[in-house]
Amino acid sequence: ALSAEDRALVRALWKKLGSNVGVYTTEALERTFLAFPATKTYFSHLDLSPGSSQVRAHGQKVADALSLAVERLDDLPHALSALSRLHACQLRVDPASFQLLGHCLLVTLARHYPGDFSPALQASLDKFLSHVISALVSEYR
Ligand code: ZNH
Repeated sequence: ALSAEDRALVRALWKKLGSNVGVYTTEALERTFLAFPATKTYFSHLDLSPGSSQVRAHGQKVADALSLAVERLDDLPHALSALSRLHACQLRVDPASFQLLGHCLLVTLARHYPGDFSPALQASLDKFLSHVISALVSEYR
């Protein structure tokens, strides 16, 4: 589980990100598509070219889900259950690809907040993302 310190670090970083969560989530998506091209297969109906407004719109939706998760750290499986069902039943996203996006989000945040990115923050963010991912795959069977 996330310790009180993990929660405090994640909440403080999110506060600092402010209205830019969508910007960084979009960068993380673009990095995921470049570094792990197989992830693009789920988005064949979208324009994935650099700077695409469709990727930006999708990035904002994912960002809003992450911000909701930060608000509901005590209740993640419940907060994300509908989203988990969507990914499991309708979108059929391979659970392994969640890790790839999580990894790219860490890299993106480390790049934009080098001064904040202590080993302790990395560890707490990594735990937070693992919790989000396990909530998102909880409806898979
Ligand atoms: Zn996902 C969608 C979230 C991951 C794929 N997503 C989505 C949405 C959201 C999300 C919020 C929207 C929904 C509605 O609209 O209702 N995701 C998310 C998160 C995560 C994710 C939070 C993590 C962390 N996804 C993911 C991955 C993948 C995906 C990894 C693959 C690779 N999604 C997806 C798709 C979709 C989504 C395909 C649909 C899109 C469109 O628009 O069509």
